[in-house]
Amino acid sequence: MLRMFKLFRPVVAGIIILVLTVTQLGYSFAAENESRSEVFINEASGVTETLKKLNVEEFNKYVLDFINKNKKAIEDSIINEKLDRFDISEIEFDIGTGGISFNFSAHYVEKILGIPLKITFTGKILAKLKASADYSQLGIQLTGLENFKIAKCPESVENAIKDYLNTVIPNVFFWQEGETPDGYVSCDINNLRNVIQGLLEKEASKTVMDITLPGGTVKVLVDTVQCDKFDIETGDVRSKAFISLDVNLFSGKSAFFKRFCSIELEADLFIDETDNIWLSVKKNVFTLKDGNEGLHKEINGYIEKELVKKFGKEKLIKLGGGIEIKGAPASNLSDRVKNGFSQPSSPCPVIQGNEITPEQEFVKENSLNRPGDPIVIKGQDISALNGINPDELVAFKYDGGWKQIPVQVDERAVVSVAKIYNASEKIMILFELAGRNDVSILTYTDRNTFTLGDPDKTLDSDDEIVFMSKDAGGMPADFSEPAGVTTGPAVRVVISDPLDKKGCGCVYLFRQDGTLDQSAGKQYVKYDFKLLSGDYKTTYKTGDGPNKEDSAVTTPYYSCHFSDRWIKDEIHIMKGSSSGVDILDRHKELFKPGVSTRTEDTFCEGAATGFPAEGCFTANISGPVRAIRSYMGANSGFITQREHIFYEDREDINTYLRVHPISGVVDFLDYSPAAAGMTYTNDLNKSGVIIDGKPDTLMQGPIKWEMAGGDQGSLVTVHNISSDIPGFSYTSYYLDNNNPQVKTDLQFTGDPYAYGASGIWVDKPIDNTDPTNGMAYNMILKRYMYFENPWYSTEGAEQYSLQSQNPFHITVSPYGNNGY
Ligand SMILES: [Ca+2]
Ligand SMILES: [Ca+2]
Ligand SMILES: [Ca+2]
Ligand SMILES: [Ca+2]
Repeated sequence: MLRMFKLFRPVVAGIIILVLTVTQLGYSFAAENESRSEVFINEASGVTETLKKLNVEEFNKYVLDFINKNKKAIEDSIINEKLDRFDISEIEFDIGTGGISFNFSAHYVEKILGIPLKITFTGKILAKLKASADYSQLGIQLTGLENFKIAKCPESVENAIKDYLNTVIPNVFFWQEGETPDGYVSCDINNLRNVIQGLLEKEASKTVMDITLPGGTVKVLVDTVQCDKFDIETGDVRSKAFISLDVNLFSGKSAFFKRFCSIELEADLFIDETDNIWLSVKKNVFTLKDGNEGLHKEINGYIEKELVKKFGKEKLIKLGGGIEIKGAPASNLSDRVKNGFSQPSSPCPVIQGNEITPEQEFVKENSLNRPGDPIVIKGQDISALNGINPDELVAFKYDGGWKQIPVQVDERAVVSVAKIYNASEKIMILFELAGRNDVSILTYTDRNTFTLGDPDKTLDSDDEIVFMSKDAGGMPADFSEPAGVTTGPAVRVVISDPLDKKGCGCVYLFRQDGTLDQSAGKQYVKYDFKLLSGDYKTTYKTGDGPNKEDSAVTTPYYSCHFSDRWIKDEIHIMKGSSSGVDILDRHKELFKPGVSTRTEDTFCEGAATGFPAEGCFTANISGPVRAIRSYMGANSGFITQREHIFYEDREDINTYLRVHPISGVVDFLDYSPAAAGMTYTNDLNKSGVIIDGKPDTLMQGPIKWEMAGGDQGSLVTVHNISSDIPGFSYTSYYLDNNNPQVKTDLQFTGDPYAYGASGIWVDKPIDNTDPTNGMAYNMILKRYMYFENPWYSTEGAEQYSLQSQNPFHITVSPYGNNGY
């Protein structure tokens, strides 16, 4: 039997996985002088040097060696007593399929009538590269015959040769160690990927990471691993592991998020000198899914931070074995955070009982002289009327007879900010895990937002009742009741002006019998909240702005416009002979002049990295007496809240700062070019400067009021800024420049000009004011904006400032026939 072998020459070798996994093969790579000390995927430990990156050339060489060593096995499989030469001339190996083919030429010797007859024939034999199931052995299986060509010979001989080959070929299956293993797999590239995946899975299934985060612990469990890519040319692996989080919060809650997140891994495969596999991770991205991106960044940030702490930056993650990472314990939270926090109470101090000053013993008529000011009292101030349907409350004045006046009940409740954001339970658990706490605020309720209606549907203690001081009257000389009210308890409200001892008035509150309309047919303010996307609850993007609006507030004396939550971009004054032009470019917000990182635009355009929300509305109310526009979310200050309360000729803006430490705040109105010609004054600069786009010099300081007045009308702003931050102070801001050049004058939003841009500036760092984030200070910016006649006097502005510091005194007593 002649044995002839030609060189097996794999075109592309790719038995990478065999080498990856199998120490039994005894194969070692030549050193590549690259030493890595990464964590490895294999169980074998202590091997941290002379790691070699896998590549095709190395494996070509390996496959070549393997096949050469096994020539004889192939030869022995084919040759028999008649087939005395079998010459393999060419071999091809396709790594894509694991297919091998080789051409052969052979001699067949047959005796015909005693005469030896030599017959030559050629052909191609197809084969497959195989591996044992545990990849400890390589094998080759012959699978078929092609291109059979034979020299001229009797048909019976040709058939005999063909029959022989077709019989023997499928049974040629030889293995590196001789014995056929119990199981074997094909060595095609898809299989190699499967094998890589198998390795990852095997190791990943053992992976449990216990990580302590600020609000609790998470056990990170690997569910499945998929190998997205295995590049045999480069040894690059891209894999994704799907992970569950087993969460145990320090507060006692627990949750299990099945396949809630993933680790995407980009890695190189390495092998060491004893054939252990190493996974050198180049990129490791931990991603939480199915929820709020910003919050996930925060959690991801914590986990990555812990991983970096454990392994060092740019180092590798061990997929096998436990990772024990201990974080800091939960921070101690202030009582305020634990117990929630509330906003300040209504502006009018209320006295219960008949404590009437001598001047007010009998009020003949309304002598109050603050027509634009509302009277705001709380349900608790008129407890006799608590429990009625809010719509049943009606107000009357006595002015020679009973006259109904408009009254409005704005129901309030303590509501969690998570609820107002409509945050899912999952989000809130992650939020807590990040060491943050939901808090509750006392807010106006609105069933058209996620704040929803007041859980107490009756007139209850924290609901607000509002009517206008101009609608007050006097007292009746004898007990009487207006038509349309029930005979039940009623309340008399006496209003007096601490700045004007003779100024007083009376309003009577009754429960109506169903025949009256609380508005008394009046509507002092019209607020049209118009969200361009449609219905608030179904279309508002609380996680990712902008949320464009075309919302407007209109009264007989002024109107204003909003194009997004924080973007107020029009003010028209119609009072008296005011021209009614739009004097506002923007109501603007900055950290400090010349710093563009935060503006009213960014407040509307998305959450800051690491925070769970973009923004939301708490309430939009348009009632007969006033309108309320209340919203939250200013980048990372996601529960920073602004309330606009619109009265007939006054707008109050309350801004509750709730944010991590920041460098400062500038809150100001930048007027439009149409404001040119107005005069700007404030309590420190009463002689004023002209708003004309040309720079002015003003004294800076903690202004109490400011005013822009001219033919366009007058806008008086009274500031009331409060904070419990030790040493808190603020100053003023002013810029009139229609060609801003220096950095601190640059305009980032609105038009390119600064026209009389003016407001208040907290010009020093502000410590944490976010109660969701531990110990927090208060900071509340209040503006009372009065829309006035053209060229309103500084004395008038000064008076508004005084009035805001001296709210009405309210005395409430039961009204009945036995002592009113
Ligand atoms: Ca309530
Ligand atoms: Ca209520
Ligand atoms: Ca000027
Ligand atoms: Ca401007």
